Amino acid sequence: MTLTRAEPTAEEGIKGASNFLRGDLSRELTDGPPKVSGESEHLLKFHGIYAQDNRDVRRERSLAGETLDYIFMIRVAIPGGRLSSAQWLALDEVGSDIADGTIRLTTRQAVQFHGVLKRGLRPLAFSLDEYLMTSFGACGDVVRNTVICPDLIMNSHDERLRAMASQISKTFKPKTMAHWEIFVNGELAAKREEEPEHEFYGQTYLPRKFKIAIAHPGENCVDVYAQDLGLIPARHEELGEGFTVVVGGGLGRSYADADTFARLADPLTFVTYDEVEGLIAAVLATYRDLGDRSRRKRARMKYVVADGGFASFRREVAQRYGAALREAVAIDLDDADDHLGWRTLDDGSFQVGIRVGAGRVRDVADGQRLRSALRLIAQQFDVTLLITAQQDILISGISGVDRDAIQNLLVTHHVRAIEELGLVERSALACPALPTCGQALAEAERRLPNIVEQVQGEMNNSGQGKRRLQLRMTGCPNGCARPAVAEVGIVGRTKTSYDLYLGGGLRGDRLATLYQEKLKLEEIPAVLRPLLDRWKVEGLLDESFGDFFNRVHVA
Ligand code: SRM
Ligand code: SF4
Repeated sequence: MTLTRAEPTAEEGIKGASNFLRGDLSRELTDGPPKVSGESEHLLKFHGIYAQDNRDVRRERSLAGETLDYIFMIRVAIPGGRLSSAQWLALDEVGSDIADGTIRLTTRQAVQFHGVLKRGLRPLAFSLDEYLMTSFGACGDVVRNTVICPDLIMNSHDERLRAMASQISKTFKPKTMAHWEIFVNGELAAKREEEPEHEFYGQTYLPRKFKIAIAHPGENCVDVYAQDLGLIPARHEELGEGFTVVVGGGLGRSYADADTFARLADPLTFVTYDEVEGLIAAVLATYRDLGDRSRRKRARMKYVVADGGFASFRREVAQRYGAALREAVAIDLDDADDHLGWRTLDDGSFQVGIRVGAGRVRDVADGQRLRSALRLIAQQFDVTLLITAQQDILISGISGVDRDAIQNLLVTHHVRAIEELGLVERSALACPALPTCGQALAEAERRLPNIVEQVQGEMNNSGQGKRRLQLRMTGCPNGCARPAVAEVGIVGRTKTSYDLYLGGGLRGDRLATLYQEKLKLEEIPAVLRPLLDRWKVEGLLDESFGDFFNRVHVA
């Protein structure tokens, strides 16, 4: 049978027939082979779990006629990236016992564990639950981990804003008890009376994932325009404090589907605190109804906005919201703050932001022992840990008496201070790519240190070693490290080649343009060299590389 565009995808059928995300998961997780069926793979995503295989040994195993090295990735949703010392210790323990020994901080302030075996999934979910954490809803066709600028959590004087990411996560988490039944409490959970699922999810949930971020009103560390829905604190002349809401962003593209593209979110309206959740629910309902459920690659909300036009989308939202939408209050976001280094918070306590490097928390033999340092800090001090949308970690709420001890711990574990970092390294991001990501076309995280060193070398040679240059690298055009809005975006094209995007920027309000295709990684520094030289000579005072590139339209 040929699939016509109007027919729902197989994934829609799986969701609809799953009895609210249960399917056959219970049985498949209990026994059978080290992998799960295709249907269960899809449902597992809603529970925060991805079926993967170790791609480093895929070929050799296939050639030898052996089964693949099946592993799972679990993503823990951490609203706003905020963790207590006890929660960090629980994650640390899980990382050693059940996963591959690393803790991977993500570009959405979540945590991932790689290399988990099927039999480890339930114990892992159980441990998370003990410390009030969950992987449920971290993936799947639902509202994903809500991202917020850490400064709003630690420094905001408005309690509502401090708690906003957690509140949004709680409100929009699916209501089904499936996760607790299958992974945590078994029969106990099954006996509980289940609440009906949210009306905006229904039986088939959303057409695809939905991402929300809350930006600082002054700077864009969360890449708010890359989100399905962004909230930016603003003040309305008559109504007072609230948010400008932006909608319709998303960065993923596919080489196989020419009509996929990256898009930045547009301002939709202004809402007060009391109106935020109602407005989000109306946007979700619009997306639920109008999103394309016949093509997964074109099912994101940005295509509803782009295809039907923004005015039409706005009308649809207003209709479901039940009131006319106000004009958005104008906003003006500055360059992203990386939140690194020592700072004093408004309450007089201290915070230190640590560069993690592609988000991978681990101990390096004869090098930085970040994992041990964080473990000791969490054991000895009552602090708040915050994961940033730049894959870094902040140790926050440090009392004056503890400051020196924490600094000493960092030094003795060779954790590098920001003064020791090159400025390319300081803001570079990379997605995990190989060997775990099933969609990777090329390397990313594993090659990042090398390309960063080379590009930093070019910057130093052109006499601009002390200037900021934002470089982001991904193993495919899905864009998990957001290269589509970076000053320098390196995007995997084939196993050995990359497309080079230039001219995004630190404000995150401009898409980068494709500069050259199918470059070998080692060719990229030389391609950048003449541009960096021109930037030095022709750039205006304090003009960033991205701004310069766009102003002169370097051909
Ligand atoms: Fe992503 C899929 C990793 C942020 C766009 N992403 C994946 C998967 C699950 C691969 C898969 O589907 O099999 C990757 C897991 C690899 C692995 O081995 O761990 C993956 N994405 C990541 C993370 C871990 C990258 C990182 O370096 O931190 C980020 C986890 C975020 C989180 O905690 O929830 C991550 N992904 C993003 C972002 C950035 C963001 O959200 O701010 C994007 C671009 C924004 C957007 O959504 O448009 C992004 N990921 C995608 C896409 C493209 C979706 C699309 O619109 O077509 C895919 C592919 C898919 O969903 O089928 C994808
Ligand atoms: Fe995988 Fe592509 Fe995302 Fe990298 S950008 S993690 S290769 S899906």
